[in-house]
Amino acid sequence: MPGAVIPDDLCDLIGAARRVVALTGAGISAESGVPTFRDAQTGLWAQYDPAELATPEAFARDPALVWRWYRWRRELIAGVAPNSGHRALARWAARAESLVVVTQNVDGLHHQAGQEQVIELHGNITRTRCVNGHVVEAAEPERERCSRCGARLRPDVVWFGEALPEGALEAAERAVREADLVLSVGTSSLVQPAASLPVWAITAGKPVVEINPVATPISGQVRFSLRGKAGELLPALADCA
Ligand code: BV8
Repeated sequence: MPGAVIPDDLCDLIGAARRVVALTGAGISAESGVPTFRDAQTGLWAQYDPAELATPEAFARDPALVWRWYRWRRELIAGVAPNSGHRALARWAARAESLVVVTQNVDGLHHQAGQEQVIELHGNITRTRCVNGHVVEAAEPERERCSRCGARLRPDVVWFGEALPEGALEAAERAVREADLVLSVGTSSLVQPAASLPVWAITAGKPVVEINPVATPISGQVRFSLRGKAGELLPALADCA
C-alpha cells in the first residue's frame, strides 16, 4: 500500500504531538523477515511452543535444547535488517520533542535503525548473561561458564514467569504518562505486563493509535485502529510529524 492515506484528523493529531511513545511488538519486525513470536516456529522448531521454550523451567530441564533454539533465532536475526517501519520511527524521533520506543522485541532492530530512546522490556537476544545477571561475551555460551562467578550462561532475555529488567516497566510507564500520543504497533496485546501499557494510556485519556493487519483486544478502545502493515503505515504517519 505505497503512500497509505492517513485521515486528516489523525495527521493533525500527529502534527501537534510533541512527546510520542511507540509500543512495538513482533509485528514491526515481520517485514524484516523475523517471524512473529507466534509463528516463529518453522522446520525443526515447529514441534515446540515458544511459550514453553522461553521459560526458566525449559532451560533447567534441557539447557542444550533451549540454547539450540536461541542459536537458531540469533542466526536468523543476524541476517535481517530494519525495515521502513523501524526507519520511520527513527525519522519521526528527529522531528518530535521526544519519541520513546518501548519494545517487546529482543531483535535489536530499533537500535540498528538509529532509534536513540529504546526501552527493551524483554531484553536482547544477542546479549548473553549468567544466571546471576552478569552480562558476558561468550563464543560458546552453551558450554562456557560465567567469567565472573562461574555460573551457567543464558540469553539475556526475559522468559515467561520472570520479572522484567529492573526499572524497565517503570521507565515505560513514565514515558506513557508524559506522552501526548501513544502508538501500539505490531503486537497481539496479549503478553503482560507490556500489554497493560496501551490500556493504561487509554484509561489516562491519551490518544492511542494502533497499527496491525488484524484486530486485537484493544482495537475497539483506541482512538484510531489502522488495519495495515507497520512498514507501510508508519512512513505515512511519520510524514505528518
Ligand atoms: C511477568 C522474550 C511476573 C523471550 C518474551 C497477567 C495475566 C495473564 C498472564 C500473565 C499476567 N502477568 C504475567 C503473566 C504471565 C506472562 C504472560 O503474559 N503470559 C501470556 C501468554 C498470557 N507474562 C510473563 O511471564 C512476564 N513476566 O509478568 O513476571 C513477575 C514479577 C515479579 C517477579 C517474578 C515474576 C514476562 C513476559 C515476557 C516473555 N518473554 N520474549 C524470547 O523472545 O525468547 S514474550 C514474546 O512474546 C515477545 O517478546 C513478545 O512480547 C511476545 C509476543 O507478543 P507480540 O510481540 O505481540 O507478538 P505476537 O506474535 O503475539 O503478535 C504479533 C502481532 O503482529 C500480531 O498481532 C500480528 O497481527 C501483527 N503483525 C504481523 N505482521 C505485521 C503485524 N503488525 C504490523 N505490521 C506487520 N507487518
